[in-house]
Amino acid sequence: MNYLFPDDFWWGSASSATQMEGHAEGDGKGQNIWDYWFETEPHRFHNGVGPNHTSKFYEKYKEDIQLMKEAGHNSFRFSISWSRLFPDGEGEVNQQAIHFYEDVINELIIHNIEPFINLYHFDMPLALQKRGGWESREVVDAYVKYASTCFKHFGDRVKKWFTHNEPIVPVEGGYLYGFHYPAICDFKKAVQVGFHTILASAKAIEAYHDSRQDGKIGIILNLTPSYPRSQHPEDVKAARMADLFFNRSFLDPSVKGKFPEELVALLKKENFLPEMKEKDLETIQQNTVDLLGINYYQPRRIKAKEHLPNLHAPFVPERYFDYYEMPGRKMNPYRGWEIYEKGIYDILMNVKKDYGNIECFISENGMGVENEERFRDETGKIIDDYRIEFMQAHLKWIHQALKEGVNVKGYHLWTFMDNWSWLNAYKNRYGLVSVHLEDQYKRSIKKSGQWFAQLSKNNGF
Ligand code: BGP
Repeated sequence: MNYLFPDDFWWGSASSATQMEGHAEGDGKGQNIWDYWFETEPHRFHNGVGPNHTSKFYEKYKEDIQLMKEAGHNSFRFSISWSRLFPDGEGEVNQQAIHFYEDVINELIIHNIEPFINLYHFDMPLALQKRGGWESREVVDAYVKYASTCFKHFGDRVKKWFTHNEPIVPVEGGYLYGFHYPAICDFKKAVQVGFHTILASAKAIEAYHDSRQDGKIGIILNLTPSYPRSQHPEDVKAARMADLFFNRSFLDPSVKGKFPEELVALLKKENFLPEMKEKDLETIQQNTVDLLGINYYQPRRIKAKEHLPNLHAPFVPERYFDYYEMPGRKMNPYRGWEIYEKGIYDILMNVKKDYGNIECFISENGMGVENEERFRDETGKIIDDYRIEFMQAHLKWIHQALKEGVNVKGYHLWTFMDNWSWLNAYKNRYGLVSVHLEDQYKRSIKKSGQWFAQLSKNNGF
């Protein structure tokens, strides 16, 4: 065994409600922005497949949890659908939703799989979006009530909580680059949405700590290292700006309780500072995370801008840097993203150096593959050696970080079973378990799922 991990290392995978539950309309669930967006603009979704067709975890969770056990899970992250729990985002709790999530939690625990619950994974209830979504202060209050309801009902059994998954993604998708609803480009609103998300996170952390439950609460961030094209000061500065916008904007307030000064100065200069109440910054400062989840897929390759930015175009962070395609970079041939395994080590070392070596884990890492059916063998199994190699190569770097003292506690793959992924729908498959869409959503474990079972059993490879 060359790469041995600690005995209590968390092995598992991550998922989200909208992406795997299905049953988007039944049992009292209200609509969220994805249900609504699909209903009104289905052409935006790959092959016209919407969130009403996700992997049917709602019906099949017992079978799925059994499979998780077979795939060596000792922990599993899922999210609660806010609009299932509160069909209107607030008000009456939907008791059927409480029963469903209780059953899932109990079933996981029976199988010795620790439930990790994330509260928000891109799925704003439609009723609240109509009132402005994260642009609105009222939504922050509604979110804290929703979070407190979850702590109250499930907190006796759930000891790992997360306030948000990748909170920057709804900011980018919804308010800058058009891949989440409401798909507008407005930097001022983007900043307000980002600020309210961070504030909501801090207030949920406060509510959790006030409830005196004995678990931990954190946030899950997609941390994407930004590498400059060269050591030329202009390239280095450009990469620093990308880091500031896309990593430190959420990482600093979540872990240090403070927004980066350079970012605040820039927002002030451009007249983009968000509206806030007097005590908000204090709330953020006093309620930092206990635990940090890190999602890592690919790095950012950055160079200095070659042309002066068009100051009349809508403001986007790319006013300060350009992307570039590094010659010779290794690509995932099946999904078009770069694969740079050492990136995971660089992030972890940075968290150790600049963020007090806070307890952390890899909460998502994974390899998307288009048309994965082509790798099914005659017995029906997907032979995904590429995914096994991908995990091994990343785990080697995590192991290195562990040896150098990083407080990293686990590795969760994205994702357990093939699932629906927003506008990409079922285009890219990521699971340890395949889902046969054409055959009643039948599940079958992939070669990587069997490998993962060995990995977790041996605590290494
Ligand atoms: C992450 C999200 C997931 C999932 C994944 C894969 O950023 O947290 O929700 O969608 O990306 O994305 P895609 O299917 O677009 O390749």
